[in-house]
Amino acid sequence: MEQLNNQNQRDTMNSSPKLVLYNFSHSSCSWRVRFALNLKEFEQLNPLRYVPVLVDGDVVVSDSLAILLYLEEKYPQRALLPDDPRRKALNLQVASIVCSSIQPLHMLGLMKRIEEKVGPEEGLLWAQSSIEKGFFALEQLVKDFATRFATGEALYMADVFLAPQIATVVMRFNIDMSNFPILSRVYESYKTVPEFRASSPEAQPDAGS
Ligand SMILES: N[C@@H](CCC(=O)N[C@@H](CS)C(=O)NCC(=O)O)C(=O)O
Repeated sequence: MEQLNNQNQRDTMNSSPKLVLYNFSHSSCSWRVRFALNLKEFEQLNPLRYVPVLVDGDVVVSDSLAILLYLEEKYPQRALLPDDPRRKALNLQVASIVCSSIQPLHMLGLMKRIEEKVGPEEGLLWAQSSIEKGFFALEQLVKDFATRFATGEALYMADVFLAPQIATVVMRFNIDMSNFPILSRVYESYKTVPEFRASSPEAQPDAGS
């Protein structure tokens, strides 16, 4: 009973008065109110209701590319964009291709709709063909720059977008990576990077839940 009368304070994002919920963690009646509060809070953070959303004090940024650009400006140490304009543009191009021309075409909500309409097999073929089209373009784009990582010897924003994208499509969409030798090579490099391993799904507290 230690959490009886536990107060849950939430600052609503539009500076309306604080909501205070008197609740008990094991009470199912309190749980449904907490559940609704969380949904409403998330709706306020990102009306699109997609993750990720970053809250940094009173700054709320959603959409991974916008979040990374915000972090780059706010925390300039360990730059994720190189100074050289050509390499910088290349990094932004890779990031943009991943988050606007590859990932949205196989996001969960869309795949569910497609599979309902045409069945799981056609859905998988659709996802595979759009991923492969994007990956062929990425191979071409980085071929004169990639060494250990996608745009050279240092890890930059292109790698931050590529690494989870490659991992996801290998796991979820059975993509044959032998068609993409450069992306395969840099992916092997990502696996040796401690920060990549620490950010992987398996290393997160809610893994498996
Ligand atoms: N362009 C957004 C896309 C966000 C997005 O698609 N998020 C996915 C998870 S990776 C999501 O929330 N999907 C929910 C759905 O498909 O309904 C970004 O890069 O952050």
